[in-house]
Amino acid sequence: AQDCQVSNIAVKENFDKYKYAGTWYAVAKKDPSGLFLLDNIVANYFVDEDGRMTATASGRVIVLNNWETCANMFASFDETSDPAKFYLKYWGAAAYLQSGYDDYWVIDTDYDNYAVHYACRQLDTDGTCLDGYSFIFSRHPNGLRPEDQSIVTQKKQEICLLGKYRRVAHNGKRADYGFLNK
Ligand code: DAO
Repeated sequence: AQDCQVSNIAVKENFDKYKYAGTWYAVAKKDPSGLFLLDNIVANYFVDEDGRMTATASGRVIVLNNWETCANMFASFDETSDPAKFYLKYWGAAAYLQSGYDDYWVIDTDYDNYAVHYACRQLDTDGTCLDGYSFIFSRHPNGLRPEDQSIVTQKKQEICLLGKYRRVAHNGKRADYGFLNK
């Protein structure tokens, strides 16, 4: 039976940040409370010469009580004893954007097509997650390949978030992310 304890959630075995690097499109998202990234969410991951994973991300966001804008975000990842569990430090190119320090767990990925991300921000007293968020990423802006959908559905179930996602649109309403190619 599924207990939904955050400490029992399985992550990707032998996660390889080098194979994970590159561009990922968020195609679905389970929002946390205090939702930030709305849609057109694209993340670019890098591993620097010291082996540290970093990222740039852009997306349409809500800031300052319902003002929508496009955000350019930066992130660096602190490693833990589990190669698939990081701490994500993130901040915005502009001061009015969110910043934070969250879990960043890679639940599953095949590196070439799909990735399932998970972050619990607040544990409940029973060890389940009170406030968390999750991205489903695809290497393809138009969504997951049909052959990846059943595995992703199974992973959503395993992290107790099945049915809690919304689709993330990619319709060109993007931040100016020419900087991602530099
Ligand atoms: O959208 O409500 C939210 C939470 C998202 C916080 C993370 C923003 C920056 C992420 C950078 C790399 C990963 C996509």
